[in-house]
Amino acid sequence: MSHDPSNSRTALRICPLCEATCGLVLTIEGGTVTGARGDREDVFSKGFICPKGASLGGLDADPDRLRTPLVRKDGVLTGATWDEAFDAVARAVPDILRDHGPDSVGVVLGNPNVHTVAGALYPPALLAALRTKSLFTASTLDQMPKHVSSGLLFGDPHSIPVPDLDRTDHLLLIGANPLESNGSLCTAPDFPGRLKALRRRGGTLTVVDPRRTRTARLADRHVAVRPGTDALLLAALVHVLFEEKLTDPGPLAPHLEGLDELADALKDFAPEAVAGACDVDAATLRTLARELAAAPTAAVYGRIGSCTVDHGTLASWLVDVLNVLTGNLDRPGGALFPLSATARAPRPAAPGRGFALGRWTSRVSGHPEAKGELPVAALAEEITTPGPGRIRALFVLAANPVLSAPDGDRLDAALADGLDFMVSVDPYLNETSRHADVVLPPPPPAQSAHFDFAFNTLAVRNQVRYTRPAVPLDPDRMDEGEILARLVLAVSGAHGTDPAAVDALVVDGALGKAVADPLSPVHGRDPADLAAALTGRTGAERRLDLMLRLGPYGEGFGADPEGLTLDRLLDRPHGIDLGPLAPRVPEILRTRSGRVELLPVPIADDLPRLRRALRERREPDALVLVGRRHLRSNNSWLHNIKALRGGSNVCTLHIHPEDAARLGLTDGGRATVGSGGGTLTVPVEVTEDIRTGVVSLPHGWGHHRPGTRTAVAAREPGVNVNQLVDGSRLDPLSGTAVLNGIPVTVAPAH
Ligand SMILES: Nc1nc2c(c(=O)[nH]1)N[C@H]1C(S)=C(S)[C@@H](COP(=O)(O)OP(=O)(O)OC[C@H]3O[C@@H](n4cnc5c(=O)[nH]c(N)nc54)[C@H](O)[C@@H]3O)O[C@H]1N2
Ligand SMILES: Nc1nc2c(c(=O)[nH]1)N[C@H]1C(S)=C(S)[C@@H](COP(=O)(O)OP(=O)(O)OC[C@H]3O[C@@H](n4cnc5c(=O)[nH]c(N)nc54)[C@H](O)[C@@H]3O)O[C@H]1N2
Ligand code: SF4
Ligand SMILES: [Mo]
Repeated sequence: MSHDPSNSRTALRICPLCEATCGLVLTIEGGTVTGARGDREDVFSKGFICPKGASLGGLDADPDRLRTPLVRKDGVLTGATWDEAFDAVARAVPDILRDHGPDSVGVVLGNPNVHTVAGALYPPALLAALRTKSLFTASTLDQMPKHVSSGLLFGDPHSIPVPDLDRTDHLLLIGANPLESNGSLCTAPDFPGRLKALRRRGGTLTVVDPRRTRTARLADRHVAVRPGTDALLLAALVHVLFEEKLTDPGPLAPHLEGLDELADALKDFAPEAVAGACDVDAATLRTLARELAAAPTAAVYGRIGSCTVDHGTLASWLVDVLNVLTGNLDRPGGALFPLSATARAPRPAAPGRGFALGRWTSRVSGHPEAKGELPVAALAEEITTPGPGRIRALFVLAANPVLSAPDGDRLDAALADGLDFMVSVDPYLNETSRHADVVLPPPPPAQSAHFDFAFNTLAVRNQVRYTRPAVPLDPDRMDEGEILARLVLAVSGAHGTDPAAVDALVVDGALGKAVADPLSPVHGRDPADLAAALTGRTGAERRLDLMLRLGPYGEGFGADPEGLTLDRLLDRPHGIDLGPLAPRVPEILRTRSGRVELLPVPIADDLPRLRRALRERREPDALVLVGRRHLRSNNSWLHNIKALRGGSNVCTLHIHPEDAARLGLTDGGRATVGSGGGTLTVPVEVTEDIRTGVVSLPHGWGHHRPGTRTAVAAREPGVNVNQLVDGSRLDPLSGTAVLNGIPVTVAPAH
């Protein structure tokens, strides 16, 4: 592309490609993004950028991105107008709802929904319109254990404590590799720099990971645990704290319930009892516990490697139990609850309704719901198993479960043969969307506004930023918020009416509640007056304005003239810093007791399973599989961006030299990897950066299927690691698929 500086301008855009939420400065020529750099004035990211953010232009302009809707005509997906696409939805879905009931229409929500304004604001309206309980999301491939443990401990599955990275003296990091992932459930632009700063100020970093990752290499201590055994390891640390009288919850003490019962429940998990299973010696476990207790401040933080495992909820629970027992929960330098600008304003502490699990179960296997969701691992059987309530129509919003969920081949076949109707909202024709009857492509990121509704509630510093579209919407494109609003109308018998009605309905509902609430600053006022005061160019902006005004920093429609509004935020394009995280207990607690419930019944009931894991015997040469992420990847959908391909971002099997020698595998050779779920053949990479007994494959690969339109990805498709799991192994409390610690056999491929 020729470069004409006179033609170029810059615009700000918060990066949507990972949870770090970096502020970017885009260079734009005409309507095209020609460059991206870190925004040095961004109040939070301060100029940080990674290779993915730097490639935003390539992603934005990817020629394989769909421009127009596709509608299946005579069996073939064909370019169509927006009207034709929504007409097709309105023709099909209301009939299925009427004839087969709400649960016959399923919804799958994928990861990018937490990275878009549309994904935050509109799926609730779609679910309300459908009234379906057939909801599946990427959370049951990811962080659902953390939601469940938070729900049980604190009474709200969204109240997730975040390590106070910038102030802690000691970080115990379990099953996370932020040097590649840039962090998760801990929004911190420049996570690597923050870890280096921790070391520079004399703090210590311990990493528990079966691989010697880039993060582990930065650590004072690396514990190469056996995969799937972190709950045992963490239970042993709790055991040591009690046994050696090192517990000291500090100011939290009056807000705790079940401390003695907790000590009793974990008495079988002495370091000496778990050492064999974890393959970590007892002395090391004792040291970890003592260091945690002795540190002036400390935070325990667990992520994917501690979640997508057999005891994911127990491990997630124990992470926060350790934070509580060492007095680090809710104190600066420990693990704190962020307070985002669009959260509900804090109110006086009071008991809540608590968190219920298993209010209903899945139809075929009887999996309990968690947070209103069923395990995505059960999606295929819900489509293929006959009977009332069978899923016949499916909405897939920003998800690619054929690659991201267990047994992609089975799901692929279910989507192909088992559905009467399927809608994908996706920019790509990929492994999943190729099965849709209607594909609705959102505009590229530069043409969308951005606000981090989700990640501001998980950020290591309270702050608020908003970026409007950097480039005007192309005339043939539709904003993703409007796409989803039109879907809501199409399924609810209001097809063809103004999509603004969806936003107006939400605003009216929220204002109606607020004026009736004696604790609200707008109590008793006229909702119509308040609605008229909202500013914003779009329905989504007006909703953002409403949330900001009624939020914890808001101007409350005049109650605090200095407070936050959308206009004030727009005046500060690099964002507004709202200060370091601050203690929020007891105000944040929503349990029935109004306290932190340290040993909730569902957790106590799951402990016998953990005790059984102490006795599991392993063959000396047994191998288990874990995943890994690469800095220049993002789950299944960035493999189509040329600038992010190549180098070490490849789909290879990592194996330790000793295991490779024993099995007759050589670096660069090929291996067959087998498990209960299936068999794959992959190139081998022999490396000391993984412990013996463990092999690793990245996920999101396997771009070989016909009928997709991702040419770059298809050139070196890799293999789908999730073909090795059949979906039958779940963390029972959260319904999360076990994706790490899978027993496999490995042999040279001929
Ligand atoms: N083996 C193994 N499997 C895993 C994991 C693992 O560690 N190991 N990780 C799991 C995790 S943590 C997650 S979150 C899941 C992710 O699971 P999914 O959400 O199913 O997978 P993604 O690859 O993130 O797919 C996102 C889809 O959204 C589309 N998309 C991108 N941008 C937009 C947008 O702006 N709007 C819309 N509407 N669509 C968009 C992409 O084209 C893609 O089709 O995968 C899980 N699967
Ligand atoms: N570059 C890049 N960034 C991403 C993504 C991406 O695909 N690529 N995906 C995004 C998403 S959706 C998410 S959820 C986050 C995830 O963010 P992270 O949780 O940091 O993800 P990973 O890099 O997969 O790190 C998980 C680590 O757990 C280790 N592990 C595996 N099994 C076990 C175990 O049993 N015990 C212990 N202790 N460790 C184990 C693995 O070796 C791996 O190093 O990353 C996000 N950011
Ligand atoms: S770290 Fe994440 S948010 Fe920041 S530039 Fe990279 S991909 Fe974007
Ligand atoms: Mo994720």
